[in-house]
Amino acid sequence: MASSALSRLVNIQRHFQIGSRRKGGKESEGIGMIKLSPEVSEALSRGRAVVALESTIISHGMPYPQNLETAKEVEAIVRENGAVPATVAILDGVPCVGLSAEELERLANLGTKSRKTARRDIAHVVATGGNGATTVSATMIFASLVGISVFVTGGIGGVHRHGENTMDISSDLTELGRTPIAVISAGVKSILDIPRTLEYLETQGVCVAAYKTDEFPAFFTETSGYKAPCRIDTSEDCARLIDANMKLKLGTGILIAVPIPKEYSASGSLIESAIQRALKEARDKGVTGNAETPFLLARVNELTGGASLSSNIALVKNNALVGAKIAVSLAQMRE
Ligand code: PSU
Ligand code: MN
Repeated sequence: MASSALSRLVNIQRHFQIGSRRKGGKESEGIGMIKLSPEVSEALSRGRAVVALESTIISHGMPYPQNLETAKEVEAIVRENGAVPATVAILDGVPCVGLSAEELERLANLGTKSRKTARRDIAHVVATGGNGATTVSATMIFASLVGISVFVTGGIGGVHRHGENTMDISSDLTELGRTPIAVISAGVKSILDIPRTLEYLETQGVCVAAYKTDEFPAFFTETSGYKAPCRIDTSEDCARLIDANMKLKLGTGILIAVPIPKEYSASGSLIESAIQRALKEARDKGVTGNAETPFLLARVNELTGGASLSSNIALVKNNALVGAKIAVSLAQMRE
């Protein structure tokens, strides 16, 4: 890399305060580098409920045009339940919190041509003026920087199976250990190592709560066979948890795991056998690293004749409903 490009990259890392907890900074640094949509900006300044949404699920998690339809429907659900949606992505090198209809469409069309952007990728995408679809880790960073406390997604990354050898552990887990925002998800997929993921989250000091259940859910299924460290039964109690975490300045994230709605959970065992087959194919083809999750999602969808995609869409919408209610409770609590 040319030295001027390298120094720009280093500057961007510094401006984002990545790796440090420095407060303040000039307009052109840190928060000043983030573009807020007018709607999100106004909602935040008035203390209204805001729900952050990630964009890798749009670009790499679902095919076009279902990705665009789902993204729009999820935003609509958030609005119907009294909160403002804030989809996060990097467009032409600019981190955006809150996308216009055109921007959302552009991202959905770009699909896997956009860069799957986790924490480690942010500086490079910004420095090169690229288009980045943010994963859970990168979305947490931008949402938290602008003061959003609730973030809805489908599923988070975790410790991959055989992660004890490959060390493939999603940066979503370390981000949860260092960035104070509540992530609402349907748990983690059984393509991952669920018990090791829970162990890792404990090490990172992350509060993990299952919503209206004792068990940690496994994305396509309501149950995983593993107990969640704590259980919460109402959106008000979730808001209290987030409030306590913020007031105490623990600095860590919260994972609220919401099981997939019952009517979609039924196809779980069918999906599970497709997952086993897709995992074997990924191993045979040598698909690893950050390409593994998108490969498995697409292949499982093919093998189940679209059942996994319908379940995926249903659980994301359900998470949006729960997340919006939590954000509204939290905003009321802070009035
Ligand atoms: N799980 C899903 N759908 C997704 C992802 C995970 O069911 O789209 C995405 C999320 O953006 C998550 C990322 O943050 O994959 C994790 O990727 P990795 O395992 O490479 O860290
Ligand atoms: Mn990985």
